[in-house]
Amino acid sequence: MKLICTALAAAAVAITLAAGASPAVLPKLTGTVGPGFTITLYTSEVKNARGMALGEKGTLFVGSRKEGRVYAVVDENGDQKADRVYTIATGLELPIGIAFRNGALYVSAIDRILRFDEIENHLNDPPKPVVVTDRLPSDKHHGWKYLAFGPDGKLYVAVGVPCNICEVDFARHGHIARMNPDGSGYEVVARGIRNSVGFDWDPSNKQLWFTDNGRDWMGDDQPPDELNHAPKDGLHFGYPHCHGHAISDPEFGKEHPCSDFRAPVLELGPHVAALGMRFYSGSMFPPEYQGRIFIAEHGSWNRSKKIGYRLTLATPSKDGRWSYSTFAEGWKQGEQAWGRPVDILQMSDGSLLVSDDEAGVIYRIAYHSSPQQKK
Ligand SMILES: [Ca+2]
Ligand SMILES: [Ca+2]
Repeated sequence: MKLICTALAAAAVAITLAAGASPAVLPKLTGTVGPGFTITLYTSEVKNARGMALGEKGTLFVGSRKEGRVYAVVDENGDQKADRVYTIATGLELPIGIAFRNGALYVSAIDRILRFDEIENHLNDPPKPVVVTDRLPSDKHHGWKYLAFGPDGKLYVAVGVPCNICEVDFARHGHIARMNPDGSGYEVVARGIRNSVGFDWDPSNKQLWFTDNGRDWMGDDQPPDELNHAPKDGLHFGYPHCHGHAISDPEFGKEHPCSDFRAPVLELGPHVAALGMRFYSGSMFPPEYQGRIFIAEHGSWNRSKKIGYRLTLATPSKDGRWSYSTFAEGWKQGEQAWGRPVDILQMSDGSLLVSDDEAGVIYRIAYHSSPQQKK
């Protein structure tokens, strides 16, 4: 069965996934996305799939949250569909954060970061992990931690706040920090962040950008989630005093005007749970996609009607202002969500992978400039 939904598809069509998987629906590209893009299923054997990283030999590593597992996904015959999924770790605590460098896989597990050396040579017999650090906060509330290596070769981690809204010590919580790959030299890069579960660097100038999840229980329509830009170290992004551009927190905002803080580049929807974000820098998509940002909205829970559950695309204008639009949707029908997009990874051919922890699958988004190239 061909699991391809083109931009021309009028509506999401119920499709039964590959043998062994549950019935589901594929997301669809919105009408504003030009022809030539496809969404296909890359693998359906990654229960609770969260953060993703690519190994040097092309192995896709995938974390999970409640499932406690880390997967290695291999496309053995190069047809851009996974053939084999190895489980390389089990029993970890909320291992959503995945990063890869110099042959080693790094995995976050609440207060620890673990390293699996030479992992691509040992997918069948993974080594016992080395503890890179065990000194991160052990709170379970927002305790899952996104990881990525920066262009400076340092390991970056986001540490959320252990509450919905509260004051914290930013040396410990509510920040993005970096460290040497051996866990030494921990330093806070950006603070005043409630819970970031996705960051990336602008390929043109190597500056850090990140999503942040707004607080709960301020009504259906505020505050917004955020897309933020940290052009230098040491900036404060507003939490817990200020939300979005100009919403003072009812409890913590009075003494601290929003003008004291670094405003977001973009206000996203309220409660949409913006997680993974990725600058597009590949050669597959049309040239206008260079430098645009794909964002995965996991979808709301703290709202009377669900929103999010989609992929958006943020685009800068010539004057430097950003706007965004929906790129792919259909993870929910009405109030029924069957899937939730989490993280976005660019593959070496320029296609994008999107993980979905609810459906336990990974999708591939590709572009084909002529019908003959479709595969
Ligand atoms: Ca394959
Ligand atoms: Ca903020």
